[in-house]
Amino acid sequence: MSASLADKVRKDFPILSTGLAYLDSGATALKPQVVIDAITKYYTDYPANVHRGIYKISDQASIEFERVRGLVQRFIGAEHEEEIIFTSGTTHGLNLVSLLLEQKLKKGDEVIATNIEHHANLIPWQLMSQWIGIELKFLIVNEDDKLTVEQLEKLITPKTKILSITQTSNVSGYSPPVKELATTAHEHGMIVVVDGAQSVPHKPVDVVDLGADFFAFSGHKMCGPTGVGVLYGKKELLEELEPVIGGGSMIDEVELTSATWAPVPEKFEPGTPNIAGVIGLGAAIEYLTAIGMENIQKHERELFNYAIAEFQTKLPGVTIYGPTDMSSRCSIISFAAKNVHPHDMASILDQENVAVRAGHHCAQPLMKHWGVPSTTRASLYLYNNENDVDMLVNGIIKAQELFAE
Ligand code: 7TS
Repeated sequence: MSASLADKVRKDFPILSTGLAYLDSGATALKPQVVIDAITKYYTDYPANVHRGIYKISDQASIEFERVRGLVQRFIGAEHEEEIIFTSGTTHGLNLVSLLLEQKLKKGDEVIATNIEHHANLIPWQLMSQWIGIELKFLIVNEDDKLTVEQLEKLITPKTKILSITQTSNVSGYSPPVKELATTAHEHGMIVVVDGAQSVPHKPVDVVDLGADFFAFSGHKMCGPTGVGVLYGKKELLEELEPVIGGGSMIDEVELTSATWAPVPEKFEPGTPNIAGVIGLGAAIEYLTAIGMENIQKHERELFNYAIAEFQTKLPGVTIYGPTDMSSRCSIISFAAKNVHPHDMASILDQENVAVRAGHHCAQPLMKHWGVPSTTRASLYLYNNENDVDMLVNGIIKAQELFAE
């Protein structure tokens, strides 16, 4: 088992020296020192705005900022740098997509999402439905909590225009067959939007191979800072679409009552961006790339398998939610222990220095499908090791003993 990967990287994350078993990377990842340093360096050495100055530190800020666009492009396999739009995170990216795609929708058109989506990939479409009368349809997980191409084929009609789907569930760690679903959607002339918040941090992603027309993710779940994210969009689509948020930096010529737009991606990046955030994201990408996304994926797979085996042998009173086919999921375990409320479980684990999340995980429709108000969730990342899993399992046993009837 490549415990050695975690052992090698743990020293890079200052907070791990406290002995904390951090199992909440699904909410946000820890930040390595190199990311913290890159942000501090920007604010200390060249804290200027981008794309305007003709003095040295502004030039440096612009160069560092734009360099990250290239890093992101290569990291997710995009064909062009202009396809990378900086956002404040996945939520911003998915809202921006729905606002942009309003231009391609009319009353009665259909958008297909799924019942495993984070609210960030649900509410924007609900709003669009209220505003312009589109119809929302849903792929509902089957008896093994999975989604299939057959389900999608049954839902598509000539009015179906968009498929919007997560690449990995933040509740169960399940990855639906997005590539196959995208192929089917494209055969019907649909646009495919993918929520990559929980996939990009954990495995190699190639947006072209995946078949995503739009792809959104957050910096903070991949060792980068909060408040920065990326929306990838296919160049032809971005060039065709009109901007929906206006201001400085996104224009070419402005008259009092009209304006022309800057080329993509500036057209979609009005105002002063999160410069420190983008530079920190660049440092995070360089950090993850140096370790290797394949290595991170392999480490998480091994640790996940270890955790599942430990749950199955040592925690008989504990239910794990999501697909029983563990090969279709990774890194995230949502669970409930008999007689222990998920929030009590999280509090007791906290006393044991184990950080997990309890709640509905911003995925209430999936909770309702399972008939539970909440779960406790442990989520793994590159810096977690078997000791973290052992602390979790021992903490769960302690909670079960406390609440035993
Ligand atoms: N999509 C998925 C699949 C997510 O897991 C999250 C955040 C988002 C979208 C929104 O990302 P944001 O960066 O804009 O907030 N998920 C979680 C979580 O599981 N616990 O806290 C945040």
